[in-house]
Amino acid sequence: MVGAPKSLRLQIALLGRVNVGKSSLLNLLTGQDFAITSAVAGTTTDVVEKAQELQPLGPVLWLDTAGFDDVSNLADKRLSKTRQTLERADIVLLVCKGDEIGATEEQIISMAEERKIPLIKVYNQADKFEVTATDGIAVNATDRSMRDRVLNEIKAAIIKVCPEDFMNNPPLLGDLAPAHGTVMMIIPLDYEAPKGRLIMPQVQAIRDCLDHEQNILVVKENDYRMVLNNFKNPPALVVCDSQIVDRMVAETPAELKCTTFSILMARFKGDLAKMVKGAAMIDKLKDGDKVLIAESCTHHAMEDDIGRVKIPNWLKKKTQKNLQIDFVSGCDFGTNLSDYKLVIQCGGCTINRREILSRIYKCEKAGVAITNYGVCISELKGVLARVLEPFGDVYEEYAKAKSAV
Ligand SMILES: Nc1nc2c(ncn2[C@@H]2O[C@H](COP(=O)(O)OP(=O)(O)OP(=O)(O)O)[C@@H](O)[C@H]2O)c(=O)[nH]1
Ligand code: SF4
Ligand SMILES: [Mg+2]
Repeated sequence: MVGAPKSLRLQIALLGRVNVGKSSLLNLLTGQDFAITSAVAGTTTDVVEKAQELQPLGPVLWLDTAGFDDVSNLADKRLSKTRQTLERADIVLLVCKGDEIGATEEQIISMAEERKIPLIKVYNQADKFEVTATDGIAVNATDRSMRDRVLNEIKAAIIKVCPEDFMNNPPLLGDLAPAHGTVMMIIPLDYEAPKGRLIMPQVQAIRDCLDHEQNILVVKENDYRMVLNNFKNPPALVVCDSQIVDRMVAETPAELKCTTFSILMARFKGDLAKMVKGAAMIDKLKDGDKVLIAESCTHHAMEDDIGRVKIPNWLKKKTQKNLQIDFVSGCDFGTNLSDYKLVIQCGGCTINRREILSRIYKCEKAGVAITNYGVCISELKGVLARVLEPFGDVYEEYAKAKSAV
């Protein structure tokens, strides 16, 4: 679908006619007055580069360009500059005056298409011109109060079309223990465990440790304490299945770092900080609030299914509120997301990172908090702060979100 990446940074070009607000948009997205803007057409005369860490995507390079239009004397020169920019761009933001698509815009669209570069339409100056088209993002680039909304919508659009090579997953656990250190894993083999094998997060965690020269010690929950006591050098990290997280925390000395497979996966495959912020919302739920439990596949639910039975029961017990809990399974959330106060997303073993991030942005857009099974279970069992300790900045965010509740 898309061409190969041109560098380690995702390069995003802002293209469009002169004076439509490309530089103003760059300033809005970066939250800085970096690019010069003015009412005079042709203010930006060459490509202006601005690097930014755009979480959860990682490093990006914005390319603000000299606008071109097909009537100016400089049209040829500008066209060739635009071509050069397109040689390096991984994604194009086509900045338009309202939703006006004229000859210049058509030209940019076809140039991007020829090069198989994904293009996102940004309908700027939405405060001045009515935007009726729905295939782009309506923006007023001079209104800083819109920054969060615009940034989220643009990030969501980028995530949808971003070349696979840039959808880099954060580390699974390789960064949480030193090379040659030991990671201890507690894997209960209850009736839910598949016969004769381990589940993917466990296998992936073992492989990631080996990739990072870490040693692994795997135990079942009943022997955990005994093995720990017999250990000469304590493990650098203990990881367990979410279902026994309260037991692990009770049996783990305070100075040892511990977490769960689900939390490792929430970081690896999504955005742990956002899921944790969502979990902090549980304390705010009131009688009559609606909660949506979203399963990404139509698996055969067991008698005490984690999503269908256990989480709803724990949620009601913890909040002591009369909640309305709905379920959705498959590819979509449905259309009435904003009716909910909280979405609890499943582990998403059948979907990829791009899809989980898209779900997070859909929720943000609808003003709904989102968390996932693993993070939510630790919160409901009262041990989320403890199992977030290995993730310094996320831990801080959680503490902040909880104190604000
Ligand atoms: N009302 C309104 N004014 C805008 C908006 N975006 C930009 N402007 C104004 O439009 C003028 C042009 O904005 P720039 O950001 O310099 O536009 P540009 O596309 O970078 O222009 P060139 O570099 O000359 O091609 C400035 O006076 C901005 O303040 C908007 O969304 N609404
Ligand atoms: S965690 Fe996996 S099996 Fe369970 S509902 Fe989600 S996608 Fe399906
Ligand atoms: Mg400019």
